[in-house]
Amino acid sequence: MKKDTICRLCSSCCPIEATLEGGRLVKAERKSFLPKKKRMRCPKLNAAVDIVYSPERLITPLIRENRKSGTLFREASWDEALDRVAGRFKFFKETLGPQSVCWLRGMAADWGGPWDYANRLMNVYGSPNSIGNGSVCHVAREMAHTYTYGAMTAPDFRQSRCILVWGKNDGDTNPQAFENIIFAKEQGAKLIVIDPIRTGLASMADIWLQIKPGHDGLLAMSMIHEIISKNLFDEAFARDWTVGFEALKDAAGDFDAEKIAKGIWLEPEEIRDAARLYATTKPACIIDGNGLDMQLNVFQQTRAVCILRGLTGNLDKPGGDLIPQPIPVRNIQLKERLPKGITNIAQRYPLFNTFHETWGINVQSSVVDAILNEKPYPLKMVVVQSGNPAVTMADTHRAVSAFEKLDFMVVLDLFMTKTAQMADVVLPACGPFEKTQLNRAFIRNNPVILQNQVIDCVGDSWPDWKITFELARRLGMDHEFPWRSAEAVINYQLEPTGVTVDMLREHSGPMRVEELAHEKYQQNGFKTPSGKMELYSQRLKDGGYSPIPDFKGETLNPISYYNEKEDYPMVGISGARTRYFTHSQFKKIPSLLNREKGCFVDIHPDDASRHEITHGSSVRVETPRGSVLMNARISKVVHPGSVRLGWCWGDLNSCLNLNNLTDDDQRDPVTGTPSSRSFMCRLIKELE
Ligand SMILES: Nc1nc2c(c(=O)[nH]1)N[C@H]1C(S)=C(S)[C@@H](COP(=O)(O)OP(=O)(O)OC[C@H]3O[C@@H](n4cnc5c(=O)[nH]c(N)nc54)[C@H](O)[C@@H]3O)O[C@H]1N2
Ligand SMILES: Nc1nc2c(c(=O)[nH]1)N[C@H]1C(S)=C(S)[C@@H](COP(=O)(O)OP(=O)(O)OC[C@H]3O[C@@H](n4cnc5c(=O)[nH]c(N)nc54)[C@H](O)[C@@H]3O)O[C@H]1N2
Ligand code: SF4
Ligand SMILES: [Mo]
Repeated sequence: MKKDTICRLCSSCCPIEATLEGGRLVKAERKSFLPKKKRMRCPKLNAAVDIVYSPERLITPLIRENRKSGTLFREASWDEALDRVAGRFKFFKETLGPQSVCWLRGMAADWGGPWDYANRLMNVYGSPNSIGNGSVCHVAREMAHTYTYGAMTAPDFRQSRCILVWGKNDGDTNPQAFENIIFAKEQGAKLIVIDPIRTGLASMADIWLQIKPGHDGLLAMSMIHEIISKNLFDEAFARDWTVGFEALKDAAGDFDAEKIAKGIWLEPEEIRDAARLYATTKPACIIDGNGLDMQLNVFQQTRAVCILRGLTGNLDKPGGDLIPQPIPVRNIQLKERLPKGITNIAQRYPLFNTFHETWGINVQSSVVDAILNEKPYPLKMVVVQSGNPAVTMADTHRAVSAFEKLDFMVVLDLFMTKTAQMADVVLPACGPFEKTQLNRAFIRNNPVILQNQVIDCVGDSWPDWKITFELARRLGMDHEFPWRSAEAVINYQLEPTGVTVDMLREHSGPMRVEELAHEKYQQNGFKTPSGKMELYSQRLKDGGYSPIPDFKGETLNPISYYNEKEDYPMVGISGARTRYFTHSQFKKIPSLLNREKGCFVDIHPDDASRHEITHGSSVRVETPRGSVLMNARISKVVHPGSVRLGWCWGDLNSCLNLNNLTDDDQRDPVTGTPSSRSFMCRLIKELE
């Protein structure tokens, strides 16, 4: 039997077809607009059966009595485990107040349904501290898009004549986007890639700018200068639809290619060529990625990239950058139920907390701050849902010492991770094929996509929605959580749109609620305070930040430990998400582990010979925070003076944990983002 659903083994959310035999998953395949033989295959999906039925799966709740004195976990019933958790919720509410409890989510359970339900529970409970990890992922960029033209754009690849890929590696991270780019390229589209690494896309690009890590804002401003000074911009759009053109033009004047190129490892002519090709080929789109995230000026540098889209007249045009079409999904978070006067723990970043109606608070590092510093008040209990922060958060030692300090910790996960090992109660969640939920950003956007349950939950694991709802009932929230199935709550959420779960199932695949429309701003303006694209943002100025991305009031040296570069002369790049794993996940799945040859540090031959390092040597990489030990891979994919380190092997082996190296002290002033992506470091060859 075949069933359609969405894969959520990573955040790409590919539509897939699952094959079942006797109720068991036996195969899963990506669907695509391309004929079968041209489709990208995904090794994680190919290993879906091994992942779903892995003997390592958690299949029953686990409790331990006294974490601090090292008692072991024992199996427990759901009743006992949930009663225990609810008991602690009640205890902290009565003693220190509900704000001392925090719900921290990672990337895996989706930003859609599961996050709305957790927010609803926490709001009714009375704690403003439901914290997402968006400060290190796309939400920081989304804020920059939103402050510039009201929403985050999506590239209309297939109709585009020029695609600018900015810090994104879709060949390994997003097969749907990659297929679209390849398709457009086959139709003759030009490709520009901005990446410090020679990725698959970089090697097939018409222009590849091998930028110095963390310096994208300077490059974007330099391209803006080139485009304005050579009159390559869309004059009518700039006149009618922007605010602050003259201020931007002045600011961009400081970034002439001649002046900045060398400092960012480029030639002036390369910058001019890229600006010219992008601005003169119509329509063009830009896809920005996680290469811009986790940088100390992620917000302003992304704003500079966003400005390019409007200046060149590509916003919301076919083949350009499309503004989403929100649909009237019911907001069920019940934020109005929060008691007045209790502030959240992320007050240092007020604009980031409020820029979006439902994203909520996303400064992940604030959780660690509040536990360690007990400011603005102590946090005593954390529920971690679908994340492994003990290895994925910046400065692992700091993060782990915070979790160790907690009075009570609960983890909802499929596997016994490093984070789960620190918990008092571990609740076994089920995976993406075992539950129905509204998918990701599409929860509020056109088209709507349903992730559809195709198999039963493994063992006694439960879907995240059910765990949340049952906990809520134990907290006396029967009235707020009346639903007994995923279908019931999703129908309630979607009611104002007229779409139902049955319709989504019938339709199978992304379902459009409204016809695709372009240049919608012509009718309604942009969703910014001025109704225009804000090159200059009064909101930012009023908040105490640079109103234009001139980088004067922001971090100019965006790489951690830059002041210590005498001792740490190399630029370290957190990198290489490989196609075999999602962050810390699947490292215990033998079929995937056998295909990936391990965790490497990529070193340019020039640097390798200076350090007398050869291929396969064991190399210690050090920063002021700590060190990792990885095998050298001598490779020209990196620029001399930089190394790329294998990402997220820390759950398997702490010596490989990249976040031993990263820093959480310095952060983007707007979004609270640490620079886990780029940092100064040094290499030491280990004696054999
Ligand atoms: N296989 C797999 N797929 C995944 C994931 C996974 O773990 N594994 N994770 C999912 C998640 S949560 C996310 S957020 C996405 C991320 O997916 P992408 O946005 O593609 O992110 P990355 O592959 O981390 O990095 C993108 C590119 O940025 C480059 N880069 C690094 N530093 C800089 C810089 O300073 N400037 C520029 N311009 N580029 C830079 C890197 O070399 C890399 O090629 O992938 C999702 N998909
Ligand atoms: N230095 C550095 N730091 C980084 C990054 C980097 O590139 N470099 N990347 C950053 C980015 S973009 C991100 S998104 C974060 C990712 O950080 P995390 O969100 O911590 O990512 P994962 O390691 O994938 O952890 C997800 C956990 O959720 C579990 N899980 C999977 N599906 C479900 C589910 O349906 N329900 C529940 N309850 N659990 C589930 C998995 O087993 C896994 O343990 O890391 C960030 N940190
Ligand atoms: S890229 Fe692979 S793992 Fe990620 S959603 Fe698509 S099929 Fe699933
Ligand atoms: Mo992410």
